[in-house]
Amino acid sequence: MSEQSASRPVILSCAQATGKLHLGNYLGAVKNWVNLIEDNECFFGIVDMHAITVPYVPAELRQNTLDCLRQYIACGLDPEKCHLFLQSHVIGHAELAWVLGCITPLGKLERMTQFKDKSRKQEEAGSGGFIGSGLLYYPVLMAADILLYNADRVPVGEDQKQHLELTRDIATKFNETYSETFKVPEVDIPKSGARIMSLQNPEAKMSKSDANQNGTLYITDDEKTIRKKIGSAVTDSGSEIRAGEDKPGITNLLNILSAASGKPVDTLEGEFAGKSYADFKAAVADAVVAMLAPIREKYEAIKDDKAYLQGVIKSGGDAAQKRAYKTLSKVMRKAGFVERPR
Ligand code: AQP
Repeated sequence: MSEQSASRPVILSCAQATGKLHLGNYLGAVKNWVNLIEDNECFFGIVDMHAITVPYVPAELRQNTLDCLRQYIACGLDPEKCHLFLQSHVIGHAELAWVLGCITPLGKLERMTQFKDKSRKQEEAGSGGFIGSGLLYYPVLMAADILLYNADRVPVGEDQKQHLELTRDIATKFNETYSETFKVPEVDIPKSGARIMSLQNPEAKMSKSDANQNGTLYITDDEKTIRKKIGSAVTDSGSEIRAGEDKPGITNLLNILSAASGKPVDTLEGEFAGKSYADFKAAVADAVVAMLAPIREKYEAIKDDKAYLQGVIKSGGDAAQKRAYKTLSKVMRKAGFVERPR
């Protein structure tokens, strides 16, 4: 991408390379990122180092990482207009995480909802009591991902709110302990689509690692699969199409349709008054199919272009490294480390 004005606000956000991107990742995060690339200096990372905090297969990680890159581009993250990089290519994420970890209270990490959820899931999956300490440390690495770029804003889904609050606390603590260094980043959660739930269990968020894969709609799913997954989505008792705590399944589908169509939920409730669940589901499927069709088309067009994809991660990684070094050297000096002679 061309050299950008340094004065534009800096945006940073990332996704884990733990599997294909799903509708929640798209509506809660990536769709929002695309709207930011014209007017901001944007860094969008694929956080492969986060992906190893749970049991994984190295060959799959490599595939998922490159596939996530293809999906970023297919969603509209034009590498001419933003920096797409791999976390493991940039020196500084792990180094900064170490420094930040040393000022982060252990108790706060132990209280993180994601740590508790993922530890429980690992136990249930038969980890035999083993939980890697990387999982506990995950939010510190995430704080480093953000603060390394001195980002002004971080657009994420609602599930990341707690981690972002911790990032803000860590930035403030570092500034108070050493001296003003980090911007305390603003958290940017979209008005609609911020929390998309599983189609099979609308009490749980849609997730790449959901054991019931029918609950997760992937952005590269074909039309038939999308219609099948939405058609078999769990609904609620009664026949009314309205949002409410007693209607988690319908609420989720209304939120999906709202985010896909841009229409507020109450407008949709009016439009579907008196209609059947089947008609409503068909309309949700139509909207999702229409929204994802161009993404799948673009994905197919670029997926085998290795040279292009390599070029994107090379230039994105170079730009990310340049910005990361500036912060990292400042942090190392302030933390009291002796500068390496040149
Ligand atoms: N269900 C969701 N609804 C709205 N936004 C979501 N995000 C994730 N799930 C939803 C947002 O997507 C961005 C990238 O997420 P991620 O890949 O970093 O992490 P994740 O939260 O761990 O995603 P998964 O799908 O739940 O993965 P696994 O199963 O591996 O844990 C973030 O901005 C996130 O808020």
